[in-house]
Amino acid sequence: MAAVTSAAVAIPSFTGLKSAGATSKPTAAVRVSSPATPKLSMRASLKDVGVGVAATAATALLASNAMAIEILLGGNDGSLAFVPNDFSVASGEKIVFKNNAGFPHNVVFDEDEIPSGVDAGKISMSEEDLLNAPGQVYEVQLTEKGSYSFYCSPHQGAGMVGKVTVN
Ligand SMILES: [Cu+2]
Repeated sequence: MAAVTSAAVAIPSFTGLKSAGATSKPTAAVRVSSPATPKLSMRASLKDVGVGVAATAATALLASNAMAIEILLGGNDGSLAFVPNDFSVASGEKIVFKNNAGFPHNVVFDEDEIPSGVDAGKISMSEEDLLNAPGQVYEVQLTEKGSYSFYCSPHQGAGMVGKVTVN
């Protein structure tokens, strides 16, 4: 579902870049054709320009897919918490849970507090799976809109719980 959404967004911008490249080409070609000799080499360099445009578009695509939010596992003050513990993301946006302090931690979505039809097992770490090293990450993308509650299984009792709203 995430792939479909981001493709739908990405394709128009790619097309836009492509057509922008196409319109600039004729102008360049007219300038090139007046000196007769360097025609071939200029043609080659025009091709390079085309490649450059495509590469730029690809970079733009990557950039839009790279949209992400980072959530720290464990506060710098030593609190057993998700920081922030209540946030919003766009559908398909990458959520990066990053081990920060007070680990081990994990991220488990509450099957009773996620949108219906979403499989908690597919978006959660397993209860036994733990992030033990600093900087370790767990990444997840949520596509179904709605509110999701999650917790850290070792620290749920200590209040390490969070909520994300997917818009
Ligand atoms: Cu924890």
